[in-house]
Amino acid sequence: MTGANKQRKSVIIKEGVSYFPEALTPLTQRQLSDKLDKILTRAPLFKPTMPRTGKPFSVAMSNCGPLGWLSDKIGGYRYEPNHPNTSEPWPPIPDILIKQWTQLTGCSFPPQACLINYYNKSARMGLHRDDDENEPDAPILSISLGDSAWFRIGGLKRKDPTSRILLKSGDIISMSGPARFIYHGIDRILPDTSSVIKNGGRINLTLRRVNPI
Ligand code: MD3
Ligand code: FE
Repeated sequence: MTGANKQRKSVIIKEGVSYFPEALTPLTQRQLSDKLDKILTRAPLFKPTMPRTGKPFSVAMSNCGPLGWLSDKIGGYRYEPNHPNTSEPWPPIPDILIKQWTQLTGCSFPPQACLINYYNKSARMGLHRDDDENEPDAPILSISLGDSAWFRIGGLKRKDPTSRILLKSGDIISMSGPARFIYHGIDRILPDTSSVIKNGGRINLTLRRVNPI
């Protein structure tokens, strides 16, 4: 089969949430990992801190694209066009990612932000909703690289029942419609389950639109 007509496996996890296991081939995963090394040289990982308390996240972050998500004690959660430490614009979003966005979401507008989350073996992300964007009708696309992770997914209310999915390197999840506001988080990383990231750990890339279409 040629690359022009690949059929992709997808699983609907719930209305508006699709899971694409092994969406990226091992070769594409390595190419993306190399590209991220270069991006993170220009836009180094930083530790965001919680609004008001200033407590650091266990996840280290950076961004690519016109806008990047960040958080600090004073300013809180927000999108900015520049890196908080270098003040440089974020590097562009790699073509590999734009292609996945277009193919899997069908959205005709390009993503405006690509958050790069780096998890070491003890990092986690508590149950939360993504609520800092001003375009509720745009999809969100999440790409996992490196070590596997237990992803927790709930409903629109914090107390709704949750379930978990093991996200592996090369897996992609898309969210659209009301589902973009469901609660989700990362329970834990399974250390040393992949060699795609050079020094180990897990990278999640989240592509989003931030401003109204
Ligand atoms: C389900 N990141 O950065 S990505 C985040 O793996 C975030 O780093 C996690 O949650 C990670 O905000 C999960 C998968 C994901 C992203 C956004 C969602 C799942 C989602 C929005 C709505 C529902
Ligand atoms: Fe999130």
